[in-house]
Amino acid sequence: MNNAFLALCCLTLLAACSGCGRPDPTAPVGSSADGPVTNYPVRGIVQALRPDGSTVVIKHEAIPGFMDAMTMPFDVKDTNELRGLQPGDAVEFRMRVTEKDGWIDEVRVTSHGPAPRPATNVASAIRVLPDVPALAPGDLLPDYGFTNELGRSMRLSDLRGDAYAFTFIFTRCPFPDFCPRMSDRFATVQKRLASDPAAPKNWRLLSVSFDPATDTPETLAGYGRRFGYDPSRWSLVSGAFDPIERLAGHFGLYFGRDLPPADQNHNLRTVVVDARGKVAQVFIGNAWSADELADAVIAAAKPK
Ligand SMILES: [Cu+2]
Repeated sequence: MNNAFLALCCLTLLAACSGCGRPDPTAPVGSSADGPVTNYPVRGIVQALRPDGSTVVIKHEAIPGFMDAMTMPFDVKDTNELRGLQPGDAVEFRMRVTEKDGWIDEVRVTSHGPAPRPATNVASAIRVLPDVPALAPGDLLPDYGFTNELGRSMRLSDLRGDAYAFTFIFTRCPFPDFCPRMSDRFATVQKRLASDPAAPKNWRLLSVSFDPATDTPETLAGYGRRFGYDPSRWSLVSGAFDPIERLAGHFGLYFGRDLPPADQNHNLRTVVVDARGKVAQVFIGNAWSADELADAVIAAAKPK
């Protein structure tokens, strides 16, 4: 069993993308500080428990009105929910979704089964390139080329002179904690930097899709518009796998190449690059704020 693989934040998609992550109006609804909560009863098989004690990877059945059957990580707010759980356990639980958050509760074991083996097609779709060094703050970022949402080629070196933040997404990602959250934060950073007269002027944002077959320029432009992107500030790019995997590999970002949507797995990395093209800061996962990212971009934009 490959722990590094299990440590990846798994993620996936809906068959019907227009409904991505939006609560089904017919599902039972409660409320939280974060707004209305939509509840979905779900059944599945436990695949793995993360060492943090608050995440469980479950291969779940289809959730009518929300998503297809898939294997993905679920967070709990109370770690007691996962106490005693073992890989192979059949469980019933409640998935709770707000506009910006998702978690599960009322986890109940219905039967015990043998510990599952990870799906080999998923593991083999994740490529770890041996000749791509890990990069840290202070390191010069190599130059890579992509195609942007306007269908134009774009290189990282085109951004020299600007500080920028880049992150990795795919537009069909349905789970609110993952890609939609990254894009929400970019939208917030864009708004703050554009409206603050004291902010530097030399900044950009870059969302890199690792699903080029689906994320054509037109799709990326439509996605950007959903988040209110300003094309002069925020570019959304995709292109050949090689540069995408290399850029990702420098920072420990993993995704599966051309996986069936229900098997897509990825983790999260957001990187700030300074105006000279050097790595300034790396944000891991999703436990950081738009303000922290905006502050890092501002700091990276200053002449040194
Ligand atoms: Cu995602």
